[in-house]
Amino acid sequence: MANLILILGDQLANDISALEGADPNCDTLVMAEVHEEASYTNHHKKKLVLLFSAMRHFAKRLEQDGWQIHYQHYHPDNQHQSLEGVVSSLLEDLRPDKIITTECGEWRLHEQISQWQERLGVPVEIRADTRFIASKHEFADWAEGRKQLRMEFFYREMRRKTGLLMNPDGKPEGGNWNFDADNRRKWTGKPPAPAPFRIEPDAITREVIDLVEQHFPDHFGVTEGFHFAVTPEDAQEALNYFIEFALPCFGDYQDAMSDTEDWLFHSILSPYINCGLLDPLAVCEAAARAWYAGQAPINAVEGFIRQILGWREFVRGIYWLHMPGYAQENRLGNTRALPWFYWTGETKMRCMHKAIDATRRNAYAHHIQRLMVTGNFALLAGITPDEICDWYLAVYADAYDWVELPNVLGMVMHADGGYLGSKPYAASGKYIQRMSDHCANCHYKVSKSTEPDACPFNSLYWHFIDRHRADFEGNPRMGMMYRNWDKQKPEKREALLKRADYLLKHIEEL
Ligand code: FAD
Ligand code: DLZ
Repeated sequence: MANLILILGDQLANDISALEGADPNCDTLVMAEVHEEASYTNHHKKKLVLLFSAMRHFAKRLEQDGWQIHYQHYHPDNQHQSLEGVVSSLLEDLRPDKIITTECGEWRLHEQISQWQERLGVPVEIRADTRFIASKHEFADWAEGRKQLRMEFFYREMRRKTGLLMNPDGKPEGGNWNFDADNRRKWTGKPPAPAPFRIEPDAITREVIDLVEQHFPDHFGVTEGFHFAVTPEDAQEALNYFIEFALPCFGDYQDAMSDTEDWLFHSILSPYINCGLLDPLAVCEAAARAWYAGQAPINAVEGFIRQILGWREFVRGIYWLHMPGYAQENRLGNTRALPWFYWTGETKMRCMHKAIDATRRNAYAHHIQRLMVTGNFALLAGITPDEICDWYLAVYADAYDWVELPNVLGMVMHADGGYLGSKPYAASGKYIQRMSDHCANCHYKVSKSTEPDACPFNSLYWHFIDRHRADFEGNPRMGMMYRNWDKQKPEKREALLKRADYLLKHIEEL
């Protein structure tokens, strides 16, 4: 038997299921940097550097371990610009018995690969991606028959399944499943946030940086200051660094935002977990060990594990349960185009400027910036889901359809009708003021709502509440908002709506 084994750019793990039972003496591995994958969205330049460099390092290691590997380096003149093109070109020479691959993480490519058997005339074996803690079937079984899917209940199942932070009596460690209420402190500069973990680019990475600069000059973002790990060993160092220096404060400041610090106490591990350099379960186990060793408090460790074991697995389950229809959802009927400042960061709204500028420089913004700043603005302004989804897919080093889409379309835009979240994460400028120091440095005044220098989030919030009365008035978690809105004087309501209408009309000038 001789097989052709395809390894995708986000499958860079030695134990990837496609390699199970493979034989270096007769099987051939194929990896390819191709234009079709590099250009289906305006990928951030740093994401391209990360993936191409990590792919090259992974292939080099496999070769050193004795594997035969066909590796296509990116060039715009390559004869084959798609994965299908590269794979089909190898079939004639190698005449493999079958093609083996691990299921890919997005519908678009999954659809293509699923048709290869018929199109290429060779058996294609697509194996489950065992890096996830819950299989697609397990999630579908859990979801079956439930009226509403709530992450919290799925997360508890995953805690039981893995035994993470569970005591011998089968009870959650620390006495609670969830310490979310202890994750909401504002950060005022103390304790100081650790500098982000940096790896200096080696010769391979430098070569890829030149390639990206030469062939993708118009893609979003910059390559300057590239410091991501591109090997499993360096990604492990990044994990160790996080556990030692940031995890102890992760819980307290999980929802905080800062005008001066891009990374705060976040792990910056999602780019590595998503492309295979780190294993999600091993990351959770490392965090749990820190709690048992007394190195980090329970609100930090539980909060961190919940993000990976809970949210990450949950959104992946929802994606595969509901694709391809999920991507078409637009239950709030949004029609507004994405403002251009999402690509430039040139806006007088300080929080938006800071989040977008960090995104442009780092291919990273932390969760609360994504959810409560750039996401919240898109929700309040009624941006079309496909435009805002494409922005999020392009601009982050960790972005793949399976994780980006449910987070943006579901969690942020509520475009799925509340399937993923029981209420929209809509908030006025007050929330941003409470959780950050942006407002003190902003052109707009967060204390004002209707004046020309009033914070746009304030009137846009009430505009959102007002225009979606039919969608949300009956939601028990939103009733209070409608009572507050109705209690305001009619002149005040009118002034707020007028100000918001003006802002929406002049959105590009904000
Ligand atoms: P930390 O804050 O340190 O969290 C630890 C880990 O938990 C992350 O590395 C990640 O693996 C996981 N995690 C946390 N929240 C989520 C979540 N909601 N969904 C899935 N995993 C989560 N995450 C991506 O990996 N790719 C995306 O394309 C992506 N797009 C997002 C878009 C929006 C609008 C929002 C609100 C969230 C998005 N997230 C995405 C989730 C989350 O914001 C990022 O995983 C996180 O910011 C990555 O930074 P970190 O590694 O420092 O995370
Ligand atoms: C995101 C990405 C990029 C930019 N380039 C490649 C590539 O050249 N070759 C490849 O195999 N994969 C790439 N990827 C990842 C895929 O586009 C796709 O997002 C994932 O494989 C989905 O699981």
